[in-house]
Amino acid sequence: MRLSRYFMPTLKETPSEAQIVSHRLMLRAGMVRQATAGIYSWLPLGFKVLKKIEQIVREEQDRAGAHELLMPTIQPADLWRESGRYDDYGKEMLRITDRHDRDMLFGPTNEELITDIFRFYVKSYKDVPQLLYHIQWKFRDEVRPRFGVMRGREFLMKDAYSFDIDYAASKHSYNKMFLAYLRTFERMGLKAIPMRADTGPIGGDLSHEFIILAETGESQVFCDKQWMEIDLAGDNVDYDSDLDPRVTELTNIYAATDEMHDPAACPVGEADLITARGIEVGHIFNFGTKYSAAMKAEVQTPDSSQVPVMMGSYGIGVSRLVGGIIEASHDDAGIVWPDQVAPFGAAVINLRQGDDKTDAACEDAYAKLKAAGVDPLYDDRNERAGGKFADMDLIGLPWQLIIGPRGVANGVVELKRRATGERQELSLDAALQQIIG
Ligand code: P5A
Repeated sequence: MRLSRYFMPTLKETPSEAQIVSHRLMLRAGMVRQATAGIYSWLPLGFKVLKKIEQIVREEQDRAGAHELLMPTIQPADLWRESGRYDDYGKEMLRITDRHDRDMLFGPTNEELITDIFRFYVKSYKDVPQLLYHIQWKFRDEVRPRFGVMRGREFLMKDAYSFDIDYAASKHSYNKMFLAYLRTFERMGLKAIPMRADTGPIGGDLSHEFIILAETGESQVFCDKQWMEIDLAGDNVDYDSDLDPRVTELTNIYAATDEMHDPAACPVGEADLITARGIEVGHIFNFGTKYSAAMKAEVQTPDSSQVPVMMGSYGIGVSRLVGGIIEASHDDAGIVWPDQVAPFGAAVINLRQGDDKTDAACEDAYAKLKAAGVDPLYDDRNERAGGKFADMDLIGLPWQLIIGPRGVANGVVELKRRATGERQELSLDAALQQIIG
C-alpha cells in the first residue's frame, strides 16, 4: 500500500478523552473513530488488525473441531423469555420494538438463539458432541463505556457453544476450548492466563477467565509465577488424545480473579504469588442444562430416555484484543505490533521523495516485499523525514526499511526492528532476507 493513497488519518495531538494508552494510540494512529459513547467505526488500519485477530481466532476454533456459522445481531425477545433471562438481563440489554410492536433485542450474547437452533435439528445422542461458533457484533449497554474498544457498548465477540450428552463429555469440550484458547492467545504474542472465575449472568459453576497482565487492567488477579514460564508455542496439540492430562496439569497451577481468590486458602506462598492487574480477553463457561432444560433442548439417550443436552459457552473479545495487545506491547513512541497481528508486515520509508534514485530504490524494495507476500506500507508522502519516522513508530509495524540518497549512493539501506530499536546498515537483499525470514 502506498501511504499517499491510503486512508490513515494520524493525529499529532493526544486526544484528551482517552484515559489509557491503547485508546490514545488507537486514536492517534487513525485506527478507530468514535461514533458515540462506546461505539466505534473501524478505519482501514484498525480494521486490518481486527481481521487478523479474527482470523487467528477462527483458525484455532476450526482446529479444535468447532464449526463456524453466523447468527444475526437482532434477536426475538420471546427466546429470552423462555430462558428467563429477558427480565434478568436488565438495563444492559438494548431492547427494540419493530413496526408490528414485537419485542426484539440487540444480542448481548447468543445462548438462547443457538439453543433454539440446536433443539430444532438435533434429537439424538448420535448427533452430539457438537461445537458451533460465530464471530459477530454484540451490544451491551454498559453504564460506563470506557477505555475505547476495551469496554465498548458495541463489540466483536467470538462465541462458541458446545452440546454434549453428559457431564464427562461436556467437560471434554470445555477442555478442548481451554487448550484452543491458550494457543489462540499465544499466536497473538500474548500471555493469557486462565483463572478460575465467577460466572455472572451466563451461569453455571465451572468457568475460567483468560487474562493478560497489564497495569491498566480492570481486574485484580493473583497467579503462581510458574505461569510466566509456560509456553505452548510450537506444541502440536492433539485435541483429543492427550487433552485431559494437559489441562489438568495447567488448571492445577494456581490463578484466580479477585472474586475467587481467598488469601487464607491460597495454595501459593507469598514469594511465588504474582499480584497484578489484568484484562479479560476470553471467558469460558460450563453451565450444564441451564438453557437446555428451560428451553426443552432434549436428546434421546442410547436407552431411549430424553435428557436436556449439556452445554457450555466460550467467548473471546475480538475487538477488545486490539486494545489489549497494544496495552501489552507499546513504548513511548507508539504501538509495537507482534508480527502475527501487525496491519502491514513492513514499512518502506522514503527519506527524499522526488529524488529519482531514492524513489527508484524504494519502488524496487516495495515491489520485492510485495512479491514476497510481506504486505508492505510504502511511506511515499512528500513529507519531512522526522514526520515519517514519528508516524511509522506510532503505527508500530515490525520492520522499517529506511532508504535515502546517501545510502543509495553507497548501495545500502537502513533496517530498523521496531520492537528493539536495533538499526543495521546493509544491502537491500540482506535486508529483505531478514524481513522475509
Ligand atoms: C461466552 C460466549 C459470554 O458472553 N456467552 C457467549 C459468554 N461471556 S462474557 O465473558 O460476557 O464475554 C466474552 C468476552 O467478550 C469480551 N467483552 C467485551 N469486549 C469489549 N467490550 C465489552 N463491553 C465487553 N464485554 C465482554 C470479553 O473479552 C469477554 O471475555
